[in-house]
Amino acid sequence: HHVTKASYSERAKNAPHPLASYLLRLMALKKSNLCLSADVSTTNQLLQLADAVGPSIVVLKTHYDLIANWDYNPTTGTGARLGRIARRHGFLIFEDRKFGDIGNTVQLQYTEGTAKIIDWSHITNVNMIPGKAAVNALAEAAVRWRERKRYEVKTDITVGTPRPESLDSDDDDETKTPMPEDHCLEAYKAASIGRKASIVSITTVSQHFEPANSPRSYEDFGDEVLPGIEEAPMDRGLLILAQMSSKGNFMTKEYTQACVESAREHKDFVMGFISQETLNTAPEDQFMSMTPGCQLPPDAEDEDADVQGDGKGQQYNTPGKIVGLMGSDIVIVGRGIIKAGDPVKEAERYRKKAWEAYEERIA
Ligand code: 5BU
Repeated sequence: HHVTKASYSERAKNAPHPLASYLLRLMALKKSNLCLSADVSTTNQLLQLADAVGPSIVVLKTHYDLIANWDYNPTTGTGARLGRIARRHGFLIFEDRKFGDIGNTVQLQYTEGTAKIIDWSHITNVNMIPGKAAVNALAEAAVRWRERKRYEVKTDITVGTPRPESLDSDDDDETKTPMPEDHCLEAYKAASIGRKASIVSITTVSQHFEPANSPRSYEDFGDEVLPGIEEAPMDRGLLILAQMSSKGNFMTKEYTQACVESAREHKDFVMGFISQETLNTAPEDQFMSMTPGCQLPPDAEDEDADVQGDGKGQQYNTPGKIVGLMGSDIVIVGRGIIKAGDPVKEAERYRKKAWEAYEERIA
């Protein structure tokens, strides 16, 4: 495999995926190739951790089903609040959902149901066991979602009942573009969630738009966005689960290679892999690799000592090995940071170590 010496900024210029390109720029700006695996158990713990560690990370990985009181409300719930913190600090949210079912089911799990993952998570991942159809289905869902987000629904809270007829108002303002029928229905549903809401206008916003359920204020943690942090593009990205960190996992070399081939068929949606090493082999491959199973020895004096597992099948490697030797781009760290006495300080220690490994690699 090709351990690249190209810098993150250089790679940002050529990345075929807008979100990968954004992420690579963010990495260069924040001097961070660290993803926090925020495996905590309540919404408050999650949001406080995200806000505290935000400056050190470029990705925050969630398992939303580990949060006992996940709030599903699309505007005031956990996902939306996390989104505000992410925007403020400049990091992407990655729901480690590991989809693994037939195409139709994964599509619904991604976009519907309780969590509506696609609405709050920039990145998610798929287990390729069911075959390529799952990737095709998720890609299709992402395209539809992107299309829908082009329409901004403005709602007017009035006294009275929803007025569906306002959808076909004869207001022929030039700036309004007719929406496809199913988008109208979606818009109407969104507007009428509040009992008394009715749609007053539907406007096409092509340049700078937000999802209808994305926060418009930063009531959680103040509203300043850090200098230099750009708005993330309104695109969704997928990581293919190509290699695992767990002992004795069943992912063979052939399996991993099949994952790479599937990724090459969806360069506009698949940003890269969850893997233990870079999987770029062909000269045109520009995928990113994110690697879980990362810890530093607890003793800062002996940072090159070996790290072991967790006694439950997890196997750890140091950031130096993962980024420097194996050529991965982002290290994913959970308990190494969250179980530390001072998680904020520990996140900085990991950020520095992983960044040094990157700098040595490209030198
Ligand atoms: P840890 O506390 O750093 O061991 O947490 C690792 C996280 O990464 C945890 O959320 C796992 O579910 C996740 N993970 C992993 O450890 N190994 C893998 O191969 C994959 C995900 Br895929």
